[in-house]
Amino acid sequence: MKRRRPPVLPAPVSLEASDAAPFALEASTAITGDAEAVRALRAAVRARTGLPEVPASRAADATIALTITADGPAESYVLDASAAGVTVTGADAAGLYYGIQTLVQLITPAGDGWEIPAVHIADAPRFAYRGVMLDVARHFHPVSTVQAYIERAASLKFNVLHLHLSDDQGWRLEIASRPLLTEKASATAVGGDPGGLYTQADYRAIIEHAAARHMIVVPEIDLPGHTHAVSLAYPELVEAPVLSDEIRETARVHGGGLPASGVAYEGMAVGFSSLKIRDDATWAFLADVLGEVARTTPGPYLHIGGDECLGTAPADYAAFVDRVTALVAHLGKVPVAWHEAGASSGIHPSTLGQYWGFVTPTDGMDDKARTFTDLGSSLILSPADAIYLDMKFDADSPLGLTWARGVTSARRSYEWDPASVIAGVGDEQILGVEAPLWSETVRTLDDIDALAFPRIASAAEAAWSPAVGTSELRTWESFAARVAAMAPLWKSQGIGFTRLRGIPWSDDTEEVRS
Ligand code: TNX
Repeated sequence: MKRRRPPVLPAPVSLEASDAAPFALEASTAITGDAEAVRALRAAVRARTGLPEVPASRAADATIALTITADGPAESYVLDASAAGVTVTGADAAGLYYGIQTLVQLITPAGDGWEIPAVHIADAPRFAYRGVMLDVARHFHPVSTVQAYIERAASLKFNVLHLHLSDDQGWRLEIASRPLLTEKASATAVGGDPGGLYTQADYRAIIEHAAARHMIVVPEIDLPGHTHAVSLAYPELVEAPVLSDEIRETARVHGGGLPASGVAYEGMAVGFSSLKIRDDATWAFLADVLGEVARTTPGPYLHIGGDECLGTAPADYAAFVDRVTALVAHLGKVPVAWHEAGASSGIHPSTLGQYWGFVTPTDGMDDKARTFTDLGSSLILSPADAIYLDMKFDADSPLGLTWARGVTSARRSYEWDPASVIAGVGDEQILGVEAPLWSETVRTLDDIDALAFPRIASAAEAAWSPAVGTSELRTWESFAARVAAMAPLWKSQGIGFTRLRGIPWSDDTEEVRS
Protein backbone atom coordinates (compact mmCIF):
# COMPACT_ATOMS: atom_id res chain seq x y z
CA MET A 1 0.00 0.00 0.00
CA LYS A 2 1.25 3.46 -0.83
CA ARG A 3 1.80 5.80 2.05
CA ARG A 4 0.17 9.21 1.77
CA ARG A 5 2.58 11.53 0.00
CA PRO A 6 4.38 13.90 2.35
CA PRO A 7 3.81 17.58 1.55
CA VAL A 8 6.44 19.34 -0.57
CA LEU A 9 6.01 22.93 -1.80
CA PRO A 10 6.40 23.81 -4.66
CA ALA A 11 5.24 20.45 -6.04
CA PRO A 12 8.19 18.37 -7.26
CA VAL A 13 8.33 16.67 -10.67
CA SER A 14 8.08 13.23 -9.06
CA LEU A 15 7.62 12.03 -5.51
CA GLU A 16 7.31 8.37 -4.57
CA ALA A 17 6.50 7.59 -0.96
CA SER A 18 6.66 4.08 0.50
CA ASP A 19 5.45 2.63 3.77
CA ALA A 20 9.01 1.62 4.64
CA ALA A 21 10.33 2.84 7.97
CA PRO A 22 11.27 6.53 8.10
CA PHE A 23 14.70 7.97 8.83
CA ALA A 24 15.07 8.99 12.47
CA LEU A 25 16.62 12.44 12.68
CA GLU A 26 18.64 12.80 15.87
CA ALA A 27 21.25 15.04 17.36
CA SER A 28 23.79 12.36 16.48
CA THR A 29 22.83 12.24 12.80
CA ALA A 30 25.89 12.98 10.70
CA ILE A 31 25.48 15.53 7.94
CA THR A 32 28.28 15.11 5.43
CA GLY A 33 29.37 16.22 1.99
CA ASP A 34 29.52 19.60 0.29
CA ALA A 35 30.63 22.07 2.97
CA GLU A 36 28.30 24.92 1.98
CA ALA A 37 25.31 22.60 1.83
CA VAL A 38 26.20 20.99 5.17
CA ARG A 39 26.22 24.42 6.81
CA ALA A 40 22.87 25.34 5.26
CA LEU A 41 21.17 22.11 6.33
CA ARG A 42 22.64 22.20 9.87
CA ALA A 43 21.25 25.69 10.38
CA ALA A 44 17.85 24.73 8.97
CA VAL A 45 17.61 21.56 11.10
CA ARG A 46 18.47 23.51 14.23
CA ALA A 47 15.83 26.15 13.43
CA ARG A 48 13.15 23.55 12.72
CA THR A 49 13.84 21.01 15.48
CA GLY A 50 15.99 22.68 18.09
CA LEU A 51 18.30 19.66 17.93
CA PRO A 52 21.82 20.68 18.95
CA GLU A 53 24.63 20.45 16.43
CA VAL A 54 27.00 17.56 17.01
CA PRO A 55 30.56 17.60 15.68
CA ALA A 56 30.97 15.20 12.74
CA SER A 57 33.51 13.16 14.72
CA ARG A 58 30.92 12.27 17.41
CA ALA A 59 28.14 11.50 14.93
CA ALA A 60 26.65 8.03 14.63
CA ASP A 61 26.43 5.90 11.47
CA ALA A 62 23.11 7.18 10.19
CA THR A 63 23.96 9.86 7.73
CA ILE A 64 22.52 12.60 5.57
CA ALA A 65 24.89 12.88 2.61
CA LEU A 66 24.83 16.03 0.47
CA THR A 67 26.70 15.90 -2.83
CA ILE A 68 26.94 17.58 -6.20
CA THR A 69 27.21 15.33 -9.26
CA ALA A 70 27.24 17.17 -12.57
CA ASP A 71 24.30 15.04 -13.75
CA GLY A 72 20.87 16.19 -14.83
CA PRO A 73 19.31 19.54 -15.74
CA ALA A 74 20.42 22.83 -14.15
CA GLU A 75 19.13 23.32 -10.60
CA SER A 76 17.80 19.74 -10.38
CA TYR A 77 18.22 17.35 -7.49
CA VAL A 78 17.40 13.82 -6.38
CA LEU A 79 16.49 13.04 -2.78
CA ASP A 80 16.32 9.54 -1.30
CA ALA A 81 15.31 8.88 2.28
CA SER A 82 15.00 5.57 4.12
CA ALA A 83 15.68 4.27 7.63
CA ALA A 84 19.28 3.60 6.56
CA GLY A 85 20.09 7.15 5.53
CA VAL A 86 19.29 10.16 3.41
CA THR A 87 21.06 11.29 0.26
CA VAL A 88 20.55 14.51 -1.63
CA THR A 89 22.42 14.95 -4.90
CA GLY A 90 22.29 18.19 -6.85
CA ALA A 91 23.21 18.65 -10.49
CA ASP A 92 24.86 21.85 -9.31
CA ALA A 93 25.16 23.85 -6.09
CA ALA A 94 21.72 25.41 -6.65
CA GLY A 95 20.13 22.01 -7.20
CA LEU A 96 21.64 20.72 -3.97
CA TYR A 97 20.36 23.84 -2.18
CA TYR A 98 16.84 23.15 -3.49
CA GLY A 99 17.08 19.52 -2.41
CA ILE A 100 17.88 20.79 1.08
CA GLN A 101 14.82 23.05 1.06
CA THR A 102 12.71 20.02 0.21
CA LEU A 103 14.39 17.95 2.91
CA VAL A 104 13.65 20.60 5.52
CA GLN A 105 9.95 20.46 4.58
CA LEU A 106 10.00 16.68 5.08
CA ILE A 107 11.19 16.88 8.71
CA THR A 108 8.19 15.71 10.74
CA PRO A 109 7.63 15.39 14.47
CA ALA A 110 7.41 11.77 15.68
CA GLY A 111 6.78 11.13 19.37
CA ASP A 112 9.45 13.07 21.22
CA GLY A 113 11.69 13.20 18.19
CA TRP A 114 11.82 13.88 14.50
CA GLU A 115 11.75 11.79 11.36
CA ILE A 116 12.01 12.01 7.60
CA PRO A 117 9.58 9.76 5.72
CA ALA A 118 10.86 7.19 3.21
CA VAL A 119 10.67 8.89 -0.18
CA HIS A 120 12.29 9.11 -3.59
CA ILE A 121 12.06 12.58 -5.14
CA ALA A 122 13.42 13.65 -8.52
CA ASP A 123 12.91 17.33 -9.18
CA ALA A 124 13.86 20.14 -11.55
CA PRO A 125 12.42 23.57 -12.29
CA ARG A 126 10.00 24.27 -15.13
CA PHE A 127 11.32 27.83 -15.63
CA ALA A 128 14.85 29.24 -15.28
CA TYR A 129 13.66 32.63 -13.95
CA ARG A 130 11.65 32.43 -10.74
CA GLY A 131 11.26 35.86 -9.24
CA VAL A 132 9.83 37.91 -6.46
CA MET A 133 9.73 41.71 -6.64
CA LEU A 134 9.79 44.06 -3.69
CA ASP A 135 8.84 47.73 -4.06
CA VAL A 136 11.22 49.58 -1.74
CA ALA A 137 10.26 52.97 -3.19
CA ARG A 138 6.65 53.51 -2.06
CA HIS A 139 7.72 52.34 1.38
CA PHE A 140 11.36 51.80 2.19
CA HIS A 141 12.32 48.39 3.58
CA PRO A 142 15.61 48.10 5.48
CA VAL A 143 18.34 45.64 4.52
CA SER A 144 17.27 43.23 7.29
CA THR A 145 13.74 43.04 5.87
CA VAL A 146 15.00 42.49 2.35
CA GLN A 147 17.31 39.76 3.62
CA ALA A 148 14.44 38.10 5.47
CA TYR A 149 12.35 38.17 2.28
CA ILE A 150 15.29 36.64 0.37
CA GLU A 151 15.39 33.77 2.88
CA ARG A 152 11.65 33.20 2.55
CA ALA A 153 11.75 33.26 -1.25
CA ALA A 154 14.82 31.04 -1.55
CA SER A 155 13.18 28.40 0.65
CA LEU A 156 10.42 28.21 -2.00
CA LYS A 157 13.04 27.83 -4.76
CA PHE A 158 12.83 31.37 -6.16
CA ASN A 159 16.12 32.49 -7.69
CA VAL A 160 15.51 36.18 -8.53
CA LEU A 161 14.90 39.21 -6.31
CA HIS A 162 13.74 42.17 -8.40
CA LEU A 163 14.13 45.40 -6.42
CA HIS A 164 11.94 48.33 -7.49
CA LEU A 165 14.49 50.95 -6.39
CA SER A 166 13.01 54.23 -7.59
CA ASP A 167 9.58 55.72 -8.04
CA ASP A 168 7.70 59.00 -7.68
CA GLN A 169 7.81 58.74 -3.88
CA GLY A 170 11.52 58.09 -3.39
CA TRP A 171 14.95 57.22 -4.77
CA ARG A 172 16.42 54.41 -2.66
CA LEU A 173 19.86 53.50 -4.09
CA GLU A 174 22.96 55.60 -3.50
CA ILE A 175 24.51 56.59 -6.85
CA ALA A 176 28.08 57.80 -6.28
CA SER A 177 28.15 59.93 -9.44
CA ARG A 178 24.76 61.52 -8.61
CA PRO A 179 24.73 61.84 -4.81
CA LEU A 180 21.88 64.36 -4.81
CA LEU A 181 19.43 61.56 -5.64
CA THR A 182 19.59 59.98 -2.21
CA GLU A 183 20.54 63.22 -0.43
CA LYS A 184 17.40 65.00 -1.59
CA ALA A 185 14.89 62.36 -2.69
CA SER A 186 15.00 59.45 -0.23
CA ALA A 187 13.67 60.82 3.05
CA THR A 188 9.92 60.29 2.58
CA ALA A 189 7.43 57.62 1.53
CA VAL A 190 3.71 57.10 0.89
CA GLY A 191 1.50 58.52 3.62
CA GLY A 192 4.25 60.74 5.03
CA ASP A 193 6.04 57.71 6.43
CA PRO A 194 9.81 57.86 6.81
CA GLY A 195 11.87 56.92 3.77
CA GLY A 196 15.35 55.46 3.61
CA LEU A 197 18.12 54.51 1.25
CA TYR A 198 20.62 51.78 0.52
CA THR A 199 24.25 52.80 0.53
CA GLN A 200 26.44 50.99 -1.95
CA ALA A 201 27.56 48.77 0.94
CA ASP A 202 23.92 48.00 1.78
CA TYR A 203 23.28 47.07 -1.83
CA ARG A 204 26.30 44.74 -1.78
CA ALA A 205 25.04 43.17 1.45
CA ILE A 206 21.68 42.43 -0.19
CA ILE A 207 23.35 40.97 -3.28
CA GLU A 208 25.62 38.77 -1.15
CA HIS A 209 22.76 37.54 1.02
CA ALA A 210 20.87 36.63 -2.15
CA ALA A 211 23.88 34.98 -3.80
CA ALA A 212 24.47 32.77 -0.75
CA ARG A 213 20.93 31.46 -1.37
CA HIS A 214 21.34 31.10 -5.13
CA MET A 215 19.37 34.22 -5.95
CA ILE A 216 20.38 37.09 -8.21
CA VAL A 217 19.27 40.69 -7.78
CA VAL A 218 17.57 42.51 -10.68
CA PRO A 219 17.68 46.26 -9.99
CA GLU A 220 14.91 48.40 -11.48
CA ILE A 221 15.28 52.11 -12.15
CA ASP A 222 11.76 52.95 -13.31
CA LEU A 223 11.89 55.19 -16.43
CA PRO A 224 10.81 57.51 -18.03
CA GLY A 225 7.70 57.82 -15.83
CA HIS A 226 7.64 57.15 -12.07
CA THR A 227 10.44 59.73 -11.84
CA HIS A 228 8.95 62.50 -9.71
CA ALA A 229 11.63 61.87 -7.04
CA VAL A 230 14.30 62.82 -9.57
CA SER A 231 12.76 66.32 -9.67
CA LEU A 232 13.75 66.86 -6.03
CA ALA A 233 17.41 66.39 -6.94
CA TYR A 234 17.58 67.47 -10.61
CA PRO A 235 14.47 69.56 -11.35
CA GLU A 236 15.81 70.44 -14.80
CA LEU A 237 15.52 66.80 -15.95
CA VAL A 238 11.82 66.27 -15.21
CA GLU A 239 8.68 67.58 -16.94
CA ALA A 240 5.99 69.32 -14.89
CA PRO A 241 3.48 66.77 -13.47
CA VAL A 242 0.64 65.92 -15.85
CA LEU A 243 -2.55 65.95 -13.79
CA SER A 244 -5.61 63.96 -14.81
CA ASP A 245 -9.03 63.27 -13.31
CA GLU A 246 -7.75 59.89 -12.20
CA ILE A 247 -4.86 61.47 -10.32
CA ARG A 248 -7.25 63.93 -8.63
CA GLU A 249 -9.53 61.03 -7.72
CA THR A 250 -6.63 59.02 -6.22
CA ALA A 251 -5.68 62.07 -4.13
CA ARG A 252 -9.30 62.38 -2.96
CA VAL A 253 -9.53 58.69 -1.94
CA HIS A 254 -6.01 58.02 -0.65
CA GLY A 255 -4.70 61.48 0.28
CA GLY A 256 -1.18 62.71 -0.34
CA GLY A 257 -2.20 65.81 -2.26
CA LEU A 258 -1.38 66.58 -5.87
CA PRO A 259 2.15 66.21 -7.18
CA ALA A 260 4.16 69.43 -7.58
CA SER A 261 7.64 69.73 -9.08
CA GLY A 262 10.45 69.68 -6.54
CA VAL A 263 8.13 68.74 -3.64
CA ALA A 264 8.23 65.24 -2.14
CA TYR A 265 5.15 63.26 -3.27
CA GLU A 266 3.45 61.16 -0.56
CA GLY A 267 0.36 59.98 -2.44
CA MET A 268 -0.42 56.83 -4.41
CA ALA A 269 -1.26 58.15 -7.90
CA VAL A 270 0.67 56.88 -10.91
CA GLY A 271 1.41 58.14 -14.41
CA PHE A 272 1.99 61.86 -13.88
CA SER A 273 5.78 62.18 -14.13
CA SER A 274 8.22 61.96 -17.01
CA LEU A 275 11.87 62.66 -17.62
CA LYS A 276 12.57 65.22 -20.35
CA ILE A 277 13.08 62.62 -23.00
CA ARG A 278 14.83 64.64 -25.69
CA ASP A 279 17.31 66.57 -23.50
CA ASP A 280 21.02 65.69 -23.63
CA ALA A 281 21.23 66.33 -19.89
CA THR A 282 18.74 63.50 -19.33
CA TRP A 283 20.90 61.10 -21.33
CA ALA A 284 24.04 62.16 -19.44
CA PHE A 285 22.11 61.43 -16.23
CA LEU A 286 20.97 58.03 -17.51
CA ALA A 287 24.49 57.12 -18.64
CA ASP A 288 25.75 57.89 -15.12
CA VAL A 289 22.96 56.13 -13.23
CA LEU A 290 22.52 53.06 -15.41
CA GLY A 291 26.29 52.75 -15.91
CA GLU A 292 26.81 52.65 -12.18
CA VAL A 293 23.93 50.26 -11.52
CA ALA A 294 25.29 47.97 -14.26
CA ARG A 295 28.78 48.03 -12.72
CA THR A 296 27.60 47.32 -9.17
CA THR A 297 25.19 44.53 -10.11
CA PRO A 298 26.76 41.13 -10.81
CA GLY A 299 23.56 39.60 -12.28
CA PRO A 300 22.87 39.76 -16.02
CA TYR A 301 19.69 41.89 -15.93
CA LEU A 302 18.89 45.60 -15.55
CA HIS A 303 15.21 46.60 -15.43
CA ILE A 304 14.32 50.03 -16.85
CA GLY A 305 10.64 50.01 -15.87
CA GLY A 306 8.68 51.65 -18.67
CA ASP A 307 5.24 51.21 -17.06
CA GLU A 308 2.33 53.60 -16.81
CA CYS A 309 3.83 56.54 -18.71
CA LEU A 310 0.41 58.10 -19.01
CA GLY A 311 1.70 61.65 -19.31
CA THR A 312 4.26 60.90 -22.04
CA ALA A 313 3.42 61.32 -25.76
CA PRO A 314 3.50 57.90 -27.51
CA ALA A 315 6.22 58.94 -30.00
CA ASP A 316 8.41 60.27 -27.18
CA TYR A 317 7.84 57.11 -25.18
CA ALA A 318 8.83 54.89 -28.12
CA ALA A 319 11.97 56.93 -28.78
CA PHE A 320 12.85 56.68 -25.11
CA VAL A 321 12.46 52.90 -24.72
CA ASP A 322 14.38 52.29 -27.95
CA ARG A 323 17.31 54.38 -26.78
CA VAL A 324 17.38 53.30 -23.15
CA THR A 325 17.24 49.56 -23.95
CA ALA A 326 20.12 50.05 -26.41
CA LEU A 327 22.04 51.89 -23.69
CA VAL A 328 21.54 49.05 -21.21
CA ALA A 329 22.56 46.44 -23.80
CA HIS A 330 25.67 48.52 -24.53
CA LEU A 331 26.47 48.43 -20.80
CA GLY A 332 26.59 44.64 -21.06
CA LYS A 333 23.28 43.87 -19.39
CA VAL A 334 20.07 42.31 -20.64
CA PRO A 335 17.44 45.06 -20.47
CA VAL A 336 14.14 44.17 -18.81
CA ALA A 337 11.02 46.32 -19.30
CA TRP A 338 7.35 46.18 -18.31
CA HIS A 339 5.29 45.07 -21.30
CA GLU A 340 4.23 48.61 -22.33
CA ALA A 341 7.71 49.00 -23.89
CA GLY A 342 6.47 46.53 -26.49
CA ALA A 343 4.53 49.46 -27.96
CA SER A 344 7.75 50.04 -29.89
CA SER A 345 9.25 47.39 -32.17
CA GLY A 346 12.50 49.38 -32.06
CA ILE A 347 13.47 48.29 -28.55
CA HIS A 348 16.75 46.43 -28.31
CA PRO A 349 15.99 42.86 -29.43
CA SER A 350 17.58 41.36 -26.31
CA THR A 351 15.01 43.12 -24.07
CA LEU A 352 13.02 40.84 -21.79
CA GLY A 353 9.38 41.81 -21.38
CA GLN A 354 7.54 41.61 -18.08
CA TYR A 355 3.79 41.15 -18.60
CA TRP A 356 1.59 42.56 -15.83
CA GLY A 357 -1.83 42.40 -17.56
CA PHE A 358 -4.52 40.02 -16.45
CA VAL A 359 -4.61 36.23 -16.87
CA THR A 360 -7.10 36.95 -19.66
CA PRO A 361 -5.44 39.88 -21.44
CA THR A 362 -7.29 43.17 -21.95
CA ASP A 363 -6.57 46.42 -23.81
CA GLY A 364 -4.05 44.90 -26.23
CA MET A 365 -1.56 44.19 -23.46
CA ASP A 366 -0.90 40.78 -25.02
CA ASP A 367 0.02 42.46 -28.34
CA LYS A 368 2.61 44.58 -26.57
CA ALA A 369 3.96 41.50 -24.80
CA ARG A 370 4.26 39.65 -28.10
CA THR A 371 6.60 42.35 -29.45
CA PHE A 372 9.31 40.88 -27.22
CA THR A 373 8.83 37.33 -28.48
CA ASP A 374 8.52 38.54 -32.09
CA LEU A 375 11.97 40.10 -31.65
CA GLY A 376 13.29 36.74 -30.50
CA SER A 377 13.46 37.56 -26.80
CA SER A 378 11.24 36.15 -24.05
CA LEU A 379 8.79 37.08 -21.34
CA ILE A 380 8.48 37.08 -17.59
CA LEU A 381 4.85 36.57 -16.56
CA SER A 382 3.40 38.55 -13.67
CA PRO A 383 -0.35 38.56 -14.34
CA ALA A 384 -1.66 41.08 -11.83
CA ASP A 385 -4.98 39.39 -11.04
CA ALA A 386 -3.22 36.16 -10.05
CA ILE A 387 0.26 36.95 -8.77
CA TYR A 388 0.33 40.55 -7.49
CA LEU A 389 0.96 39.90 -3.83
CA ASP A 390 -0.14 43.44 -2.92
CA MET A 391 -3.75 42.70 -3.88
CA LYS A 392 -6.18 42.16 -1.01
CA PHE A 393 -6.81 38.45 -0.38
CA ASP A 394 -10.33 39.08 0.88
CA ALA A 395 -12.66 42.00 1.43
CA ASP A 396 -11.68 42.32 5.12
CA SER A 397 -7.95 42.49 4.42
CA PRO A 398 -6.58 45.58 6.15
CA LEU A 399 -3.66 45.70 3.70
CA GLY A 400 -3.53 45.73 -0.05
CA LEU A 401 -5.24 47.12 -3.14
CA THR A 402 -8.05 45.83 -5.36
CA TRP A 403 -7.51 47.28 -8.84
CA ALA A 404 -6.64 43.88 -10.35
CA ARG A 405 -10.21 42.53 -10.67
CA GLY A 406 -11.03 42.84 -6.99
CA VAL A 407 -9.63 40.59 -4.30
CA THR A 408 -7.20 37.80 -5.19
CA SER A 409 -8.13 34.73 -3.17
CA ALA A 410 -5.61 31.95 -2.57
CA ARG A 411 -7.54 29.86 -5.07
CA ARG A 412 -7.41 32.52 -7.77
CA SER A 413 -3.70 32.98 -7.13
CA TYR A 414 -3.26 29.26 -7.83
CA GLU A 415 -5.56 28.39 -10.71
CA TRP A 416 -3.74 29.72 -13.77
CA ASP A 417 -0.95 28.46 -15.96
CA PRO A 418 1.82 30.62 -17.46
CA ALA A 419 1.53 28.95 -20.88
CA SER A 420 -2.20 29.79 -21.15
CA VAL A 421 -2.02 33.56 -20.65
CA ILE A 422 -0.84 35.00 -24.00
CA ALA A 423 -1.83 33.27 -27.22
CA GLY A 424 1.26 32.09 -29.07
CA VAL A 425 3.47 32.33 -25.98
CA GLY A 426 4.27 28.90 -24.55
CA ASP A 427 7.03 27.50 -22.35
CA GLU A 428 9.67 28.16 -25.03
CA GLN A 429 8.99 31.92 -25.03
CA ILE A 430 8.58 32.21 -21.26
CA LEU A 431 11.78 32.77 -19.32
CA GLY A 432 9.86 32.61 -16.08
CA VAL A 433 7.36 33.89 -13.58
CA GLU A 434 7.62 36.70 -11.04
CA ALA A 435 5.42 37.74 -8.11
CA PRO A 436 5.58 41.51 -7.46
CA LEU A 437 4.77 43.07 -4.09
CA TRP A 438 4.11 46.79 -4.46
CA SER A 439 4.31 48.62 -1.17
CA GLU A 440 1.81 51.48 -1.15
CA THR A 441 0.08 49.80 1.85
CA VAL A 442 3.04 47.74 3.05
CA ARG A 443 5.26 49.16 5.80
CA THR A 444 6.85 46.28 7.71
CA LEU A 445 8.07 42.70 7.39
CA ASP A 446 4.86 41.64 9.15
CA ASP A 447 2.87 43.41 6.42
CA ILE A 448 4.95 41.67 3.75
CA ASP A 449 4.40 38.28 5.37
CA ALA A 450 0.68 38.86 5.82
CA LEU A 451 0.15 39.68 2.13
CA ALA A 452 2.73 37.34 0.60
CA PHE A 453 2.05 34.18 2.62
CA PRO A 454 0.58 31.90 1.51
CA ARG A 455 -0.08 33.26 -1.99
CA ILE A 456 3.66 33.43 -2.71
CA ALA A 457 3.51 29.63 -2.71
CA SER A 458 1.13 29.73 -5.71
CA ALA A 459 3.71 31.81 -7.53
CA ALA A 460 6.47 29.39 -6.55
CA GLU A 461 4.44 26.52 -7.94
CA ALA A 462 3.70 28.38 -11.21
CA ALA A 463 7.42 29.07 -11.59
CA TRP A 464 8.91 25.73 -10.46
CA SER A 465 6.39 22.91 -10.76
CA PRO A 466 5.12 20.98 -13.79
CA ALA A 467 2.23 22.61 -15.69
CA VAL A 468 -1.26 22.43 -14.22
CA GLY A 469 -2.91 19.22 -15.39
CA THR A 470 0.34 17.33 -16.01
CA SER A 471 0.85 16.20 -12.43
CA GLU A 472 -1.62 14.96 -9.85
CA LEU A 473 0.02 17.25 -7.30
CA ARG A 474 -0.85 20.30 -9.41
CA THR A 475 -4.45 20.64 -8.24
CA TRP A 476 -5.97 23.20 -5.91
CA GLU A 477 -6.90 20.47 -3.41
CA SER A 478 -3.36 19.09 -3.23
CA PHE A 479 -1.91 22.59 -3.04
CA ALA A 480 -4.27 23.69 -0.24
CA ALA A 481 -3.36 20.58 1.80
CA ARG A 482 0.35 21.07 1.23
CA VAL A 483 0.19 24.78 2.15
CA ALA A 484 -1.72 23.92 5.32
CA ALA A 485 1.01 21.45 6.24
CA MET A 486 3.69 24.19 6.00
CA ALA A 487 2.25 26.06 8.99
CA PRO A 488 4.59 24.57 11.65
CA LEU A 489 7.66 25.12 9.46
CA TRP A 490 6.64 28.68 8.62
CA LYS A 491 6.01 29.38 12.29
CA SER A 492 9.45 28.04 13.20
CA GLN A 493 10.89 30.43 10.60
CA GLY A 494 9.02 33.38 12.13
CA ILE A 495 6.83 33.91 9.05
CA GLY A 496 3.61 35.77 9.90
CA PHE A 497 1.44 34.08 7.25
CA THR A 498 -2.27 34.78 6.93
CA ARG A 499 -4.75 31.97 7.59
CA LEU A 500 -6.54 32.44 4.29
CA ARG A 501 -9.98 30.95 3.90
CA GLY A 502 -10.14 27.77 1.85
CA ILE A 503 -6.93 26.31 3.25
CA PRO A 504 -7.36 23.54 5.85
CA TRP A 505 -4.96 24.95 8.46
CA SER A 506 -4.56 22.49 11.31
CA ASP A 507 -1.40 23.45 13.09
CA ASP A 508 -2.57 23.93 16.65
CA THR A 509 -0.23 21.11 17.52
CA GLU A 510 2.78 19.77 15.71
CA GLU A 511 0.68 16.82 14.47
CA VAL A 512 0.21 18.24 11.00
CA ARG A 513 0.18 15.84 8.08
CA SER A 514 -1.26 16.35 4.64
C1 TNX B 1 0.70 49.04 -10.93
S1 TNX B 1 1.78 47.08 -12.73
C2 TNX B 1 2.03 49.45 -11.00
C3 TNX B 1 2.63 50.06 -9.81
C4 TNX B 1 1.73 50.07 -8.62
C5 TNX B 1 0.90 48.80 -8.62
C6 TNX B 1 0.03 48.63 -7.42
C7 TNX B 1 2.94 48.12 -12.78
C8 TNX B 1 4.06 47.80 -13.64
N1 TNX B 1 2.88 49.24 -12.05
O1 TNX B 1 3.08 51.36 -10.12
O2 TNX B 1 2.50 50.15 -7.48
O3 TNX B 1 0.10 48.79 -9.77
O4 TNX B 1 -0.58 47.37 -7.42
